[in-house]
Amino acid sequence: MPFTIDSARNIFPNTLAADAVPATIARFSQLSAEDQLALIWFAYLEMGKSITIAAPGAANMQFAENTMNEIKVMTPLQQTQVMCDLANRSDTPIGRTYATWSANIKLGFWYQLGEWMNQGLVAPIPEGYKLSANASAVLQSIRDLEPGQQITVLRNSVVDMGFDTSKLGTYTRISEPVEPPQEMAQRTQVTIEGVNNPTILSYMNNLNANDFEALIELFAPDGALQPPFRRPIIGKEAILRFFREECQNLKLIPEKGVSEPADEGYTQIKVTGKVQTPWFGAGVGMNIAWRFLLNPESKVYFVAIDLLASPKELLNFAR
Ligand code: 45D
Repeated sequence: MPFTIDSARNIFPNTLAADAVPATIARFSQLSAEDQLALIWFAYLEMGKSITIAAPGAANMQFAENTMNEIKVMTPLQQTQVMCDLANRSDTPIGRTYATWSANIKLGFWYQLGEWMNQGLVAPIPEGYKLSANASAVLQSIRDLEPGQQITVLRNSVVDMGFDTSKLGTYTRISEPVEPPQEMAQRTQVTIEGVNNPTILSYMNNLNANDFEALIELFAPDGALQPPFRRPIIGKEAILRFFREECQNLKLIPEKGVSEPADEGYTQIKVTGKVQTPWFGAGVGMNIAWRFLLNPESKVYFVAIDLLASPKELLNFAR
């Protein structure tokens, strides 16, 4: 075996990821719960002026509904306490329920709470709340990020809240239902300047069509997929679960790429382009690189998806 998952992670080492995102999250998580909530509120209000977030569908909201209704009838003080407990990752019944939810259900939950805060149905951030100096500095760093990085910071902060899943014991993961893949006749085909490898084109086209069954067959049995700022997900079963839980209705818009032989019949391919999330649609295009390593059978042994540091990185194919 010429490659291991660990060594594969280093293909195209000159790729510059948006390290400002994990750095900002690390600073954010040091703040008090009150500061965290107020900061997200202010960031969300400011972003809302230039980009609109799509309301989650009913299928997405049904799992959070009981918890939402529980919160709705609480006193304002209790509502504030629930939100602080989530930010503190406290061991509470709601914190435990929250921990079982997929990222999209967590986002839908906060989307609804934000709406209710706006309408005065849930305790707002107190009028005149003043952020600590540290929190103001973190808010300023978020302002300085590009939109694709801002929404990643928001998403990651939401995903990190609630009780620690590793302390939950066995539990059932709750995620939105998986819709059937797009009809063949409706599907669009990508083209990538510099890359015509059929595995890579099928990867993009199947993911765009939500055809996760076809997509997973492009992977080697011991293959791995590394999402932005995360550890690799290893093996077809785990990767398929990830696709079904977190990858519906993404839009991949690859633009350019390079392909070259690697050791012992492997092929390394780097593609750059944009990705849109259903939450923001065409309003936010994230600058993304895919770094693929295909095995001699042309199956995906490894792919890393990186959120790029800047648009300039879209043109960086140095190795
Ligand atoms: O605390 O090839 C309030 C993979 C205040 C798959 C609030 C991929 C209080 C393979 C405002 C109420 C997936 C890896 C909170 C490709 C408070 C592959 C609410 C990449 C929290 C390409 C805040 C996909 C709210 C990518 C409602 C890169 C915040 C996908 C909402 C990236 C934030 C998707 C939302 C991203 C953020 C989505 C909705 C970054 C969504 C971000």
